[in-house]
Amino acid sequence: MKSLALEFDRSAGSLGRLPGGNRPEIALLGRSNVGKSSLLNCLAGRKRLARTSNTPGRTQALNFYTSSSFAVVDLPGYGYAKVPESVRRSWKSLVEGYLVKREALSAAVLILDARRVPSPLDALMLRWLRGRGIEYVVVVTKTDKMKRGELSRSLMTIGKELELDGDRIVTFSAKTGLGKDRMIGWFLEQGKK
Ligand SMILES: Nc1nc2c(ncn2[C@@H]2O[C@H](COP(=O)(O)OP(=O)(O)O)[C@@H](O)[C@H]2O)c(=O)[nH]1
Ligand SMILES: [Mg+2]
Repeated sequence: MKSLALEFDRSAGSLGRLPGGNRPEIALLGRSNVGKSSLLNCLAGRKRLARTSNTPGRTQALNFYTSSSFAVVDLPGYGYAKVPESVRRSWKSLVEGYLVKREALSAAVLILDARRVPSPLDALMLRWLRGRGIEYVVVVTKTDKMKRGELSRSLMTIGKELELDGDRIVTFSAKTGLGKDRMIGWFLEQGKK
C-alpha cells in the first residue's frame, strides 16, 4: 500500500503564525479523540508523525504537515465537555477564523466516529465549509469496532443528519487501513487543483 509523503512543518497557536507561501491547505476537522491524528499517521504510513491520544482539549493549535504540492492542517478537536470556557472561546476564534477567512484553505476532511451520532458542532463545521464552497469529504472512522449491520445503520443516520450523498462518505479504519487508498487518491486529487 502506498502512503502520502508528509513532514511536520509547524504548530500555529494563533492566526498570526500561519505559514506564508501558496501551498493549498487541506484541513482535518473533528471532535477530540475521533481519530484525526491516527488518520494522518495511517495515510502517511508512519506511527508517530502526529501524536495520538493526547489529552483532549489541551493543545489548541493548528498543526501543519507538508507534502510537495499541499499542506494538511490538523485542527484542534472540538466538543470535549471538560474544557473551560476560556479554552472554548480561543478554539472558536482560532478555528472559525481559519475556516472562514483562510485563502489557502482549499479542501477539508470532516472526521466522524462510526459509533456516534454527528454532533451539532459537526453540522456547524459542514455549514462553514458549504458556505464558502470548500470541497470536502466526510470520513467515518473506527469502523473496525463495529459489526457490519451496525455500521450500515450508522452510515444511514450520518447521511441523513448531515444531508450527505453516499459518495461524500468514506468508511475508514486507521487500524485495518480500510479506506486508506481512497483517501490518498482524494488528497492527491485536491493537491492538483
Ligand atoms: N480501533 C480503532 N481505534 C482508533 C482508530 N482511530 C483512532 N483510534 C484510537 O482513538 C484514540 C484517539 O485517536 P487520535 O488519533 O489521537 O484522535 P484525535 O484526538 O482526533 O487526533 C486513540 O486511542 C486511537 O488509537 C481506528 O480507526 N480504529
Ligand atoms: Mg490529534
